Amino acid sequence: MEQFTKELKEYLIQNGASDVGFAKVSYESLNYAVSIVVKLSDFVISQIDTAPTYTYFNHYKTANALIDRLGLLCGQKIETQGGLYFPIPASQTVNGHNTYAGEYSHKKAAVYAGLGTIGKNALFLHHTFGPAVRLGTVFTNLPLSVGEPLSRDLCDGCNLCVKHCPAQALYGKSFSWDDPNASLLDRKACSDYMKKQFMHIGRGSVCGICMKQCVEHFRIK
Ligand code: B12
Repeated sequence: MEQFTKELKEYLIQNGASDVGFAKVSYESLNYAVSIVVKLSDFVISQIDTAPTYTYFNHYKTANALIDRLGLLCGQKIETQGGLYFPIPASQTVNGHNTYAGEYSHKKAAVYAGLGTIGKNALFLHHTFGPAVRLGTVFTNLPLSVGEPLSRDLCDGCNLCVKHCPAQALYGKSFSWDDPNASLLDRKACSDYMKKQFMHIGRGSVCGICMKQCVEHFRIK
C-alpha cells in the first residue's frame, strides 16, 4: 500500500492540501485515517488583534469548504481501490448544544500521523506551519503506510496564548502523553465568549487570538 499512500498524498497536495499524513486510528470498523492539513494565510492571521476580523471569518469558511472537498476527493480515490471511507466534517459539532465535540478530533488524528503536536493553546501545531492550520480527517479500511507521533514537543510553553485569551479559557496546562485526554481548555468559556463578543463578526464561531499569539512566537523561534 506504500505506492497508493504516496499517490494519495500527492493527489491531495495537487488539489490544495498543504500537507497530508496517515495514522493507525479507528472510527468504528475503519482502522486507518488520512489527516489533511490546510495552511491559513499568514497575513489574514496577522490582522487578528483583540478580536477576529471579518476576513478571518471568510477565510475560515473557505478553508472549511476546501477541507470538505478534499475529504470527498480522498474518499473517491479510496473507493477506486475497493476501500470504504468516512470523512469527518471540517467544522461540525454533534450531539446538540453545549457538548462542544465533533464526530472525531482532527487534532488527535494529525498527532498520531506525526504531523505535529498539541500546544498549551490546545491547538495542533504543525511541524512547519505552526498553529495557523485547519484540519480534516478521512477514515478508511484500506491499509495505508502510517506515520508515528513526533518525539519532540513543538510548544515551548511561552504562555502567550494563556495570557492573551480574552475568555481566560486556557488552563495553562501542557499536553502530556501520560494523560492525553486531559482538557487544556474550558470549552464553554471559549464558546460563550465568542458568542457574546464576536457574534457580529463570525456568528460566534471564530476568535483566533490564541492562534495569532502562537503564530508570531512560532515564527520568531
Ligand atoms: C467543538 C469545537 C470547538 C469548541 C470546543 C473546542 C475544543 N478544543 O474542543 C469551541 C467552540 C470552544 C472551539 C473553539 C475553537 N476552535 Co474549534 N473545533 C471544534 C470541533 C468541531 C470539534 C472539537 C472536539 O471534538 N472537541 C471535543 C474535545 C473532547 O476534543 P479535542 O479538544 O479535539 O481533543 C480532546 C481529545 O481528542 C484529546 N486530544 C486532543 N489532541 C490529542 C492528541 C492525542 C495524540 C491524543 C491521544 C488525544 C488528544 O484531548 C482533548 C480533551 O479531551 C473541531 C473539529 C474536529 N472535528 O476536530 C474544531 C477545531 C478543534 N477548532 C479549531 C479552531 C481553529 C478553533 C478556534 C481557534 C476558533 C476559530 N476558528 O477561530 C477556537 C480555539 C479554541 C482552542 N484554543 O482550542 C480547529 C483547530 C485547528 C488547530 N490548529 O488545532 C479545529 C480542529 C477545526 C479544523 N477543521 O481545523 N472549537
